[in-house]
Amino acid sequence: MTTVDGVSPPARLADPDEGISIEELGLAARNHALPLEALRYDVTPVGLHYLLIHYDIPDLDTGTHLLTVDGRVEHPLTLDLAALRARPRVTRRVTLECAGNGRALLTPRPISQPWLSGAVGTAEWTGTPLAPLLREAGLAPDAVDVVFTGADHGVERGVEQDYQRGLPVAEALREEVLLAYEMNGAPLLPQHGAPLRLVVPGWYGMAHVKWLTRITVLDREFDGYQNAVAYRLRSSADDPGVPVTRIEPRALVQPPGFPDFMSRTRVVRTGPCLVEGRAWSGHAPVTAVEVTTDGGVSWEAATLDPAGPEADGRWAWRRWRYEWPATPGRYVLGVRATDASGRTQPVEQPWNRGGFANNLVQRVEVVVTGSA
Ligand SMILES: Nc1nc2c(c(=O)[nH]1)N[C@H]1C(S)=C(S)[C@@H](COP(=O)(O)O)O[C@H]1N2
Ligand SMILES: [Mo]
Repeated sequence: MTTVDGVSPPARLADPDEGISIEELGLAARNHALPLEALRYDVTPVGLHYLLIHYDIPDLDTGTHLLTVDGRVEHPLTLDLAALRARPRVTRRVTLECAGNGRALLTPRPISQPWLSGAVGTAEWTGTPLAPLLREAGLAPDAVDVVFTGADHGVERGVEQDYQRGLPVAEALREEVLLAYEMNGAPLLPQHGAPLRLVVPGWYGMAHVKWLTRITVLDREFDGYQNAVAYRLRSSADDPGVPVTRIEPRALVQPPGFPDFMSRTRVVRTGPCLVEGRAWSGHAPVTAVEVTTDGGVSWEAATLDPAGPEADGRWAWRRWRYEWPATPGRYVLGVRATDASGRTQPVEQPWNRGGFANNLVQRVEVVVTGSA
């Protein structure tokens, strides 16, 4: 493990009155969110999809890029993009959400990429399934984890590293997992992992390794930084915690009416108001969505649109709608998704040291004006 001294500030929580720093602003400007009005699209236009890039976007050439499969396999493989494109081709609609979504709304606030609630997007990912490739390489019977290495390189908390994530073999062998080279029908853009990335439907974003160069099968659990240190749910700095894995259920409101420039408070006119948005979960299909217009005191059932065809429906968000008879006043709108595993969204913040998996119910401030 190579360490670099003097560049990484220690992990910490913001003081009670501490604002967002220049460093956090820098991260937020590089890594943009989905503008919430873009919840209107079933498939997020590529430029509106959120972005999260730990280091720099690497400079890769699609024509010469190679993917190596090695480690605990019988036949190590090296493939170029033409060889990957010649393999079976599959398109899946998948909702991706950053594990840090909602972090900046926590109290105390973990200092890192300061997401509000828009670190989510849905794309049609096209590529070739990973499992047949692993089987052709011949997984050793003692295989435990599969490590995916990206071409990007940086320092985190003093540890110099390539971006790497390990996935348990059983997850890597799920038929839905893709080596993707297209997003929404066009070659991947540089910021989304061109020319090749991993897509692990149902898992938080950190598992979907971009700029993929190497797949290495290990006979033990991967103990690299992004698995052993970074993406863990810890209650305190010395708690070893548990790994961040699948996406917790969440629904978001596509904010109704029109916004105030600075506060983003919504202005809605008196009368019937269609409140709509999206709901998703990486654990199990969403089964119910409820809306509140009084900040969580009372809840009403929303109508869920039918899920799409199986290949599309399971891993992508679903639209929901609710008819709200808006009368003059101030309101706090929110929405809560429940999935078939029984998981639902909390009304108290689910706090952990890294600010991960915060699926606290959203708060959308609305002023309904008297004039029609
Ligand atoms: N190589 C590499 N892969 C990566 C990352 C990264 O920084 N480097 N960020 C991860 C994180 S934390 C997220 S949330 C998703 C974001 O994917 P997107 O930018 O295409 O939305 O990519 C993941 N894959
Ligand atoms: Mo992320």
